[in-house]
Amino acid sequence: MLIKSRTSADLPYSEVTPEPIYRSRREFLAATAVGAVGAIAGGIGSEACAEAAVPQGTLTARKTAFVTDPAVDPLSTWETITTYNNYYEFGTGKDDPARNSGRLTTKPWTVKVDGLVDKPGDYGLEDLIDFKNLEERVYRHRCVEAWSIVVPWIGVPLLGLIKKVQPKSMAMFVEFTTLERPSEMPGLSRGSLEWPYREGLRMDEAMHPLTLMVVGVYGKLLPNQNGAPLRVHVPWKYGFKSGKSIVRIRFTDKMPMTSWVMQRAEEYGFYANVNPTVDHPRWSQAREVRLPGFFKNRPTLMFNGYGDQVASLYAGMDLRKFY
Ligand SMILES: Nc1nc2c(c(=O)[nH]1)N[C@H]1C(S)=C(S)[C@@H](COP(=O)(O)O)O[C@H]1N2
Ligand SMILES: [Mo]
Repeated sequence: MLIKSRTSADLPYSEVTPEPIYRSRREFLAATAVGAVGAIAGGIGSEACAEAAVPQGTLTARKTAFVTDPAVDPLSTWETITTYNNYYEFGTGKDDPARNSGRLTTKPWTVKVDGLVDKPGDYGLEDLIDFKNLEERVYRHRCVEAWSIVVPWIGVPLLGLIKKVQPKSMAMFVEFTTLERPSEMPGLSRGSLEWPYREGLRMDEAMHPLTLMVVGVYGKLLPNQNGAPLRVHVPWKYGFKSGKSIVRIRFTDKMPMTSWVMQRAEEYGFYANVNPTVDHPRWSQAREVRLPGFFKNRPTLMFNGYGDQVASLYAGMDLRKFY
């Protein structure tokens, strides 16, 4: 079973988190409290990533029924989630984001909401996200490069945000634009993608209850390398659909261009649904490696295992054509 039917609203962290991680997290919090931040960060990664690896706040979130079966999909560790990243604005190496994102400042943070919407504006992060009503959801997260992790995200459904800003009925798509700040993002000068990073969803995908606006992970504010202070996660799509450090949300009646489609349209499509039967032109999508690991020995699931919830969104569509 992919999503547990029982509500885990009252589970303590120790029940959803593997014990060693739980312990190190407690030690981590205790040490942070006495000011030994540098020492603990040293244990997580290198000295250089100390700032990036230690977000400043803990978050209170309601546990929900969105929990993967720990026997099948145990949580990835904090270390895996925060040291093996794609965030090309900080470099294309997997460890670049953790090493190079320490300078990124995320306070204050404003998100422009515009396009076909009744309540456009420049929203402060706290006006857009109700930090008193956060959920924790454990989602599988599958990169197009065929690695996957399991992440205890903290956030709110995008649906709630959409209801707040009230898109017009002509809005068919939502476009996310993410931060482009050369002074704090050394990877921008390398031209590895079209900046600013842009992604988009069809309106029904955006409004699907699984689509999450993420502000934290493992009970903490998002580390910079994971997309602080606000990223989206769409668990049935390849990781690149989940834009990090979002600064603009635009509603439109036309399918938005995305940075990956602009880069190589024949390899990366707008939909990018996880699909083991449609290979990337240069490699198979049938299997994946669960990090940390080396072998692609895990079968990839249609829609990343969320098919029961999302397959109906694509009824009648040829998913070879709309990849
Ligand atoms: N702004 C921005 N968002 C981004 C990316 C990026 O390079 N820049 N990479 C994407 C890709 S390819 C993946 S797999 C996920 C990785 O998320 P994670 O590092 O939190 O696991 O972020 C996505 N969001
Ligand atoms: Mo990715």
